[in-house]
Amino acid sequence: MSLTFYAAPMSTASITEAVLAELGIDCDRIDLDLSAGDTKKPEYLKINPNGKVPTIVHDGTAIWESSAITMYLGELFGVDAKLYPAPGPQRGEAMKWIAWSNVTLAESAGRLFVSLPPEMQGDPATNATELEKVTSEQKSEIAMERAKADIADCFNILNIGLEGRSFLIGEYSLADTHLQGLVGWIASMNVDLTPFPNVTEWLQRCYQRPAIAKLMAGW
Ligand SMILES: N[C@@H](CCC(=O)N[C@@H](CS)C(=O)NCC(=O)O)C(=O)O
Repeated sequence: MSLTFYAAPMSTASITEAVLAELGIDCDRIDLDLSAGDTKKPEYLKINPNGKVPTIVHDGTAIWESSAITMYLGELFGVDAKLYPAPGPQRGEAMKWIAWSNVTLAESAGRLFVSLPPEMQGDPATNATELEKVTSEQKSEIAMERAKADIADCFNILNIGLEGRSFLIGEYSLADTHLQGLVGWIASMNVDLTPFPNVTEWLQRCYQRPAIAKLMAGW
């Protein structure tokens, strides 16, 4: 089997990096330089026409969108590893949280990110092309407050979802691996998690996973 992983440090690709680490999958990793426009080069656009990371190429087939990658790798390699449920209701629950991460939570998080002052946006190379297009409305105090309110609504949903559970679907799964990356990024944007104790405790449990702890130590 051949698996190539197109990545960039401290980007959405970190979610896929964590998924691959949990699964213990060996791959050829190619780091792209976002500031050099590597994701917009014709040869990369042939693999991922969105011009973004992550992408994986598995036995010749390109899969992009981190949520699709998590579910794809989960289906293929996660069931035997007890990190992804077999088809059925639990699989549905895992997919629900993975899709929600990228569609609902990431939408609010993206609005918060672009509203922040540059010194809080980390490496300016990450998301450089999106940041170029940001309007003054998107950068306003109002936009920031709206995004924070929407994130709080999402975290409330997550807090309720985690009530009485150690992890999203009971036992640890790649749904947790996926979502913890996004929640960690949101927390790094000075979003207070203390009103959501189940989320705070769950995040700490995720950070104690050996694969995640090892990755984070290297960042
Ligand atoms: N929805 C996509 C988002 C991917 C994304 O936004 N990637 C950013 C890095 S965090 C990127 O590659 N940006 C390239 C650029 O802006 O030039 C996913 O989940 O895979």
